[in-house]
Amino acid sequence: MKLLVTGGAGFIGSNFIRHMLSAYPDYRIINLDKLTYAGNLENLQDIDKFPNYTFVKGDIGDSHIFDKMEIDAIVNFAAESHVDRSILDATPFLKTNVIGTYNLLETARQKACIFLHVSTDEVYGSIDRGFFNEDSRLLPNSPYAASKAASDMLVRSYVETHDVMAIITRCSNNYGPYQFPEKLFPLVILNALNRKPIPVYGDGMNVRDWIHVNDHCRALDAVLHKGRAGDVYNIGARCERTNIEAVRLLLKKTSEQLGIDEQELTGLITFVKDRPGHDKRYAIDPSMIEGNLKWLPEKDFDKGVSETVQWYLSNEKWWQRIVSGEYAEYYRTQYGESI
Ligand code: NAD
Ligand code: TDX
Repeated sequence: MKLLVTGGAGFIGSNFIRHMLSAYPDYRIINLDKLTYAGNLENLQDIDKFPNYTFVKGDIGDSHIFDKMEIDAIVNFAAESHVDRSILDATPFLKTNVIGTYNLLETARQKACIFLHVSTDEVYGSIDRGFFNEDSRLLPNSPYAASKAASDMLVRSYVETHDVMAIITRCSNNYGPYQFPEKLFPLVILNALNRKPIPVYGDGMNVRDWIHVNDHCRALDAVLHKGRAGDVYNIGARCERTNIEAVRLLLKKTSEQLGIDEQELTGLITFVKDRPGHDKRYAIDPSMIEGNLKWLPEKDFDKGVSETVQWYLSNEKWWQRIVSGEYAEYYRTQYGESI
């Protein structure tokens, strides 16, 4: 199979390419990525010399960039992905997540190839009790979530109008190696290592449903090979935690691995002003992918968190380059000091 992976230099995309090259050594993968602040070729250093892997620097919004590519399937990870940045300026979210996806849909239409659109549970908005299923209404609350919901709507329209073989996945919060340190898990680990305040928004009682990135990648593999065109699949590991629970677990694991007293790190927790429009709880029902595609998550949360802390401890070179670069400026605008 000839796969075009877009946004493959980011967190989930790079883990997905690693998974696919290991599971299907005869597949050919083109990774097209604009290399925004979140794109990092060091995420793929171990595979960039593979003969069946090619990197192309480019923008999914460029309508001619795909002309000469032979493609059986597109897996679209390319996006602006951080909610807080969408609150500061939504422009790049609309350009990439909406117009960029539209351009990819036109490409899939012209090439008559499969289009797997990697979306998010955030498009459903917040739910106090119960779970969203694939037929739930889309009620996005942040500009990021709205841009993803808009892209999902476009995908749906291309299935209905142009018979594009598109599938949408909506996954819950991912954690694991190579996650950019603006997101909660790596932010907590790195601030703990650097003995910096750990910002918890509001009262810390917002709930997120956590899944290890490898389980998400296995789910996408199942959807790509066994999913039905036109379908939507929720992906989640039934692992809800309040933010403060997740932060405390991360600090427990970090202190254990550093061999220090846990209180030295829990004392860094600082409750800060809430994120505007902050969704209270994300919760999706993954029964459809579990039942129809026989996918189940494998990674135990406690073990996955330990391994993730270990990964950041062992890969200081990787994150030092990030925290000392452009990201440091963003961090200062958010939290008023350097990481
Ligand atoms: P990320 O921010 O780590 O990576 C995004 C990648 O897209 C980067 O490599 C970036 O350079 C690239 N990119 C951005 N704009 C581009 C453009 N115009 N053209 C080409 N490349 C571009 O994001 P992530 O966390 O890996 O998320 C990947 C996808 O999964 C996103 O679509 C996101 O909405 C979705 N998702 C993420 C999560 C999560 O918890 N992180 C959960 C569910 C769904
Ligand atoms: O410093 C922080 N303090 C804090 O309390 C940060 C960065 C976050 N939070 C809270 C906000 C959320 O309730 O932690 C929770 C997780 O925050 P993020 O890591 O920013 O993730 P979230 O906003 O839930 O969105 C993520 O999951 C769905 C991804 O960033 C999206 O790309 C994905 O679609």
